[in-house]
Amino acid sequence: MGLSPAWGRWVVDNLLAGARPEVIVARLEREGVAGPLAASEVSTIARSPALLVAREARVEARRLAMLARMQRDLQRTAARPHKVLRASGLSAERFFDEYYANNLPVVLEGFAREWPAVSRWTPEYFRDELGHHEVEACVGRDRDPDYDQNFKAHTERMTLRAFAERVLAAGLSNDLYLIANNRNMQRAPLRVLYDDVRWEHGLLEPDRLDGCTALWFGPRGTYTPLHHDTTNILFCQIYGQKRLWLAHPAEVSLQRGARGVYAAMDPERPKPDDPEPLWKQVELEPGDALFIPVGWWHSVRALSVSINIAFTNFTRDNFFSWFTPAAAR
Ligand SMILES: O=C(O)CCC(=O)C(=O)O
Repeated sequence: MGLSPAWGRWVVDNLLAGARPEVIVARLEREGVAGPLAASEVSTIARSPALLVAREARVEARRLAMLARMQRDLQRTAARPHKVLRASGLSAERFFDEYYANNLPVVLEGFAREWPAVSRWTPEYFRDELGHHEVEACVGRDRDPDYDQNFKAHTERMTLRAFAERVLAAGLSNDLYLIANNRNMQRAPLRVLYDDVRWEHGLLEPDRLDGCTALWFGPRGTYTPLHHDTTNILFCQIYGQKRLWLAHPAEVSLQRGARGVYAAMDPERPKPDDPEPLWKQVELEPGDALFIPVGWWHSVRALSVSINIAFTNFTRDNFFSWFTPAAAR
């Protein structure tokens, strides 16, 4: 009989860490493994092609971890590391060169202030003027801890009037929310909302809207758990206020226990053993647009009834091949 899987793994770990085979054999003997068996097992593992592959993968992982650590440490040298940068009146060229190309979040203050959307879109406007249209919305989220991942199970069709009335009556609630995954902007009736958006800033491509825009509408208290997206996003606050927590993609401690793009921790309620990345916090007012760069972790809390429109149709490349751990198995 050979070594148990647990001891086999222990041998691999130690060989990769650089321990000498004879030291490993000696320890196995002390643990009760017969000398000849320990020697032959360690020698087989040490000469196996699998160990060579593991050694190369480990070197590569360490190089990448080193780069991530460097990025992390650099973040902490900023004068105000917990603040998201703010800018107003930025040209498209400066936005793309200084923020987009550098994967840096920024609040574009007053970016949408002059859009008709900001003076027009309210829960009452949605109820009274667009209320006859059908939408998909998430409801019953409170009974499911994974409400965001499981959005399909909570999706219901109703009129926008019915949904807006529920929002207005809800007070503080995370139970109902019209989210990006409900894909309401892909439905013909709500496309009238595009008439209330302005495009001349040059950041976004007005001819490429399908699948590239999202409407968010919900009561005070909605919460989107910590996750990252696989594209860059321009997140525009049209009505109400929201607070976001953001962390740099190089905060690799957040990958521990992550499921897909969702992190295992909640920045609003950290537990003692949770990672401690460098958090940036930002609050958005109507007319502000937050650039959420690809890969940045973020969670989002509505501080009031809130309406947002978000865009991914930038006039620069916004496609990234994404590693999905589940698919790699
Ligand atoms: O507003 C929200 O609740 C979530 C927005 C968000 O996470 C996103 O657009 O990626």
